[in-house]
Amino acid sequence: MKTSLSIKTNMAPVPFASPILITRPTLPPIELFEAHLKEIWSSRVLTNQGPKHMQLEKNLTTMLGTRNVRLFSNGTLALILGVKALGIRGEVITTPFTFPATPHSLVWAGATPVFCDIDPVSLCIDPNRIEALITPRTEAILGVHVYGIPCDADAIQAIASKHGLKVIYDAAHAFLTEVRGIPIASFGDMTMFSFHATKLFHTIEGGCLAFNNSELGEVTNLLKNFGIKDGEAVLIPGMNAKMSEIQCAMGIEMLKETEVERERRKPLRRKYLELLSEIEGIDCVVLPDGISDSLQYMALRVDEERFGLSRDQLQRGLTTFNVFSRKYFFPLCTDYECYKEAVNDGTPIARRAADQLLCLPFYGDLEMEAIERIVEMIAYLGKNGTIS
Ligand code: T4K
Repeated sequence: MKTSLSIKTNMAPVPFASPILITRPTLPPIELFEAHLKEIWSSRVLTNQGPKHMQLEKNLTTMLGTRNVRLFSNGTLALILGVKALGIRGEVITTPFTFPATPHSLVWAGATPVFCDIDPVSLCIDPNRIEALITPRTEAILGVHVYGIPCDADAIQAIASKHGLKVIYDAAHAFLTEVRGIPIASFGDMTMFSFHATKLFHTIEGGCLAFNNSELGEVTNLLKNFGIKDGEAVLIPGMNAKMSEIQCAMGIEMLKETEVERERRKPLRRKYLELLSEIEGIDCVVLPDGISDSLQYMALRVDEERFGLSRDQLQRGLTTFNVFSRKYFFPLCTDYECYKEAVNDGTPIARRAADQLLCLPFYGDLEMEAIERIVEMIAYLGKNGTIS
């Protein structure tokens, strides 16, 4: 493995004194959150579409550049109920390179995942392979904007329009992503965002659906509230997937933090990219032109032949230095026991990605010096590591 002279590789790096985790959730100033708590204590409105819920939905509608936003208690329930709201019960072509929540949501909604291989660069579903998987039972395409990198939405829409399919996006990683200035929620019939604590914008737990077709507004409201309309009539078998006022209060304050946090991550990503580019066999995942992204993850690929260690060996090596990276996404969904029999097109590109991708610690509070040390550790392991 060759590295440039600026990275030291001959002396073993000193491990971090305390663990460096993949992320550290951002929080608003506690006084601002306390002010909301005082209001909640005084009003005793704790949940069921209270004033903070209405406020957050309104703020997010503007922020996401969409006509409608519906809040949910987490992203997974949002996705399940989004699939239900669109009336999808047949086959849905999706990616195996994702978090379990993506295909599981389809199954919970009564649909069947069909796994399609991914594009080697964007790591998102490859539109060129979708048509071969379409059958008379296919009803939709579910793309995932992996690490906030957008799917090829124009190509996917062209296929969907040709075959009369719905398009849903899992944008769990893509808050604030834009494609040539167009907000990510503008694409497809519906987009799900996750507001889990580990996300750039969060409500501790939470999620939302964004959609432009206002006719879906009522059914999404019913689905997350037992199917109840106006207090008495129960129109459909909905469930309970509401976001509480305390989560909404966190969201209202976190919206003010999100741009700040994103700006703080920019120089950190530049530093990682600059230093990691010096290490043979480490290839950072980079954005295509014209995209502004969520800066959610710092992902890289490990090419074992060129680097000298496999991705798993590198991850174990980093752990010995107290650095905790994550294999987002491993294992591949098609390797889960529950999806082993599912239809798929072999997905060799996704398999390679699942074996090579690693996400490094990345959050606004991470110090520049910590990044330099982490990269030195990677370089050292590549040069000297014989970790099994
Ligand atoms: N679709 C996609 C593509 C997704 O990636 C996800 C979720 C979903 C759908 C579903 O959305 P939700 O239903 O979750 O809204 C984490 C998150 O739990 C999960 O939301 C996320 N994707 C996934 C990619 O990452 P884990 O199992 O890696 O999380 P965990 O608990 O190990 O946390 C990671 C690190 O963050 C830890 O090292 C410690 C730190 N951490 C975490 C939490 C929760 C903290 O410092 N404080 C905390 O409170 O799944």
